[in-house]
Amino acid sequence: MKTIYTEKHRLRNSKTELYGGQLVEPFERPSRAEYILNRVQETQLGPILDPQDLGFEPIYKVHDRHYVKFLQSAWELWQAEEFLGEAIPTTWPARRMSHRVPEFIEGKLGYYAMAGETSISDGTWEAAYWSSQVALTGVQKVLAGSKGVFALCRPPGHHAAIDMYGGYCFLNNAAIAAQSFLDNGARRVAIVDVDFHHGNGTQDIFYKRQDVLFASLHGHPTDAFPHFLGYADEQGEADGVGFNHNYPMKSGTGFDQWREALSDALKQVSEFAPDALVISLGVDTFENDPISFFKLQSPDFITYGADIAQLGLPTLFVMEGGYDIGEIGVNTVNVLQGFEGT
Ligand code: SP5
Ligand code: ZN
Repeated sequence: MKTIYTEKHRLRNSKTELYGGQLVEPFERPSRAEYILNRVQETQLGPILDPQDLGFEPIYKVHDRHYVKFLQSAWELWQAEEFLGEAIPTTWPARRMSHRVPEFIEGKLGYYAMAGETSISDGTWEAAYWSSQVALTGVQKVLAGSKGVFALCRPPGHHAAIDMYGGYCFLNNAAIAAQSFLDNGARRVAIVDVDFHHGNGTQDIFYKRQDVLFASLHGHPTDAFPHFLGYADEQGEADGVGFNHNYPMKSGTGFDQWREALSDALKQVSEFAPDALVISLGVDTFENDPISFFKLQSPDFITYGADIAQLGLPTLFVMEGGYDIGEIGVNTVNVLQGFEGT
């Protein structure tokens, strides 16, 4: 299996995450991608290829242009204020407040953020841009005939909505990839999100559409981030009714129950009969993940990779979360090897 990777991900190297009332070293850190890459090499999964620069147009098909401009300029605007730390929102357009876009950077941060744990720092935009190009290059490889391709994206993307960042995400790589499949001739695309967290951004982007089916397995929003989306009764709107499937699960969920949810999600995909499949691949379902509460074990990742392969679809794996850095490489590559049947 081909892996798309660029060391430009290292430009996303924020020093602070707001966690438990403290500013801590972010869980989403550069070494995550290095550990995954090392495992790809160690297991000789296949060639490692640089992304092409496929430009802004595929990003604008998914994200609001003003939002993209905000991401590009946020660090500069923040620095101009001579603040000492990284850019963190402190105020939000909460219930019954105006949703006009403010001019001052503190207002803009609150307007465009869906969560406050994710700091913006120098290089964040460049890394996010290249992460999206990694996913887009993966699409090109699938279109050229590769059955399965691994886009080793970092930073991740699935919490990023049309005009919101947060949850360590800025551009929604999986959504950008799915839209790119459509713009290159696919009639229908399915996205299955196996990250521990609900893919609120991806759901938001395709919620009213019937050409992209979205299914997400995740920690129940009553207990897990992003807290405000991901309930089972969110089934789509307008043309999109019936094309959104959420599988929220409670704390302590093990592989048997999780796999039953996956089996249902894959059945939905199969009935949808898409031309391509995108997997939002987070391995924070692992039993030792420091911020999550499912109980998958390393061999389970091989098993479900094989389950996904049963669909027989051209498949792009897009890297999302996973924070047990010691095992992130093994768990991620286990899925890919399971898929390949090796
Ligand atoms: C891509 C991705 O996996 N993003 C996840 C972002 C989660 N950020 C908020 C984490 C808050 C975790 N609270 C955990 C309490 C553990 N006892
Ligand atoms: Zn996650």
